Amino acid sequence: MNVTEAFGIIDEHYDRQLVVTGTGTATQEWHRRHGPWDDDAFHVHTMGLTSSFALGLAVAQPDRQVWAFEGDGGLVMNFGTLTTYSEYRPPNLRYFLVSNRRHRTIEGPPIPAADHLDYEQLGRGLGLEGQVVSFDDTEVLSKELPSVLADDRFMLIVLEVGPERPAENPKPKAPYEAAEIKYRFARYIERETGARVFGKLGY
Ligand SMILES: Cc1ncc(C[n+]2csc(CCOP(=O)(O)OP(=O)(O)O)c2C)c(N)n1
Ligand SMILES: [Mg+2]
Repeated sequence: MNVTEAFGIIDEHYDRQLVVTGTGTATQEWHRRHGPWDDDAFHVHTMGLTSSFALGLAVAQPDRQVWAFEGDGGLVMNFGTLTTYSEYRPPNLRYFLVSNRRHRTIEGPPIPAADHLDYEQLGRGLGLEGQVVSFDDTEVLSKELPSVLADDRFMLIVLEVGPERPAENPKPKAPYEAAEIKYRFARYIERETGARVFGKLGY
């Protein structure tokens, strides 16, 4: 299964979930499909922070399902996030891990422990038995994703996509700076949910 196939399958189930994408392949794959950089997804530039941002969003918006997509290089920069997930396990959060075992975007080196990481086993060690699921096959992902999305528990979904660069991978460039992405997404949340993100002055 390559990353483009995996995102294609997930995208079939997109129905206005709140989306957070981490820098790297995850962002490229999402925004290539949903561009030109819509307001309804937040892009986190800083590796490692997507999981934390998504957790806060899921806790603040318990009636909305939140989808987070992050690269494995990002996850290992903030590995403690897994213990926080185990503690809070928001049932409306689906955290998709793009596991290519390397820093693909920068043609970089393998991530630490690239040859050893077993996320399902790690999930058991975190008390998340059955809540960390791993897919490396498109047919199995297509078949099982609906029940993973419909589960009433927090789910961490590992996409084992292999190290190859996808054949079709144009890099969409954000037409805004990070600050504008923040304002656009937060105002989208305000419109969509009625929640107040900003203060009385509107920023
Ligand atoms: C804290 C931080 N350090 C460095 C970067 C620069 N950078 C952007 S993408 C990337 C590699 C990301 O690797 P991974 O999360 O595994 O995603 P992949 O490219 O493999 O999809 C790096 C180092 C960054 N955005 N944030
Ligand atoms: Mg990676």
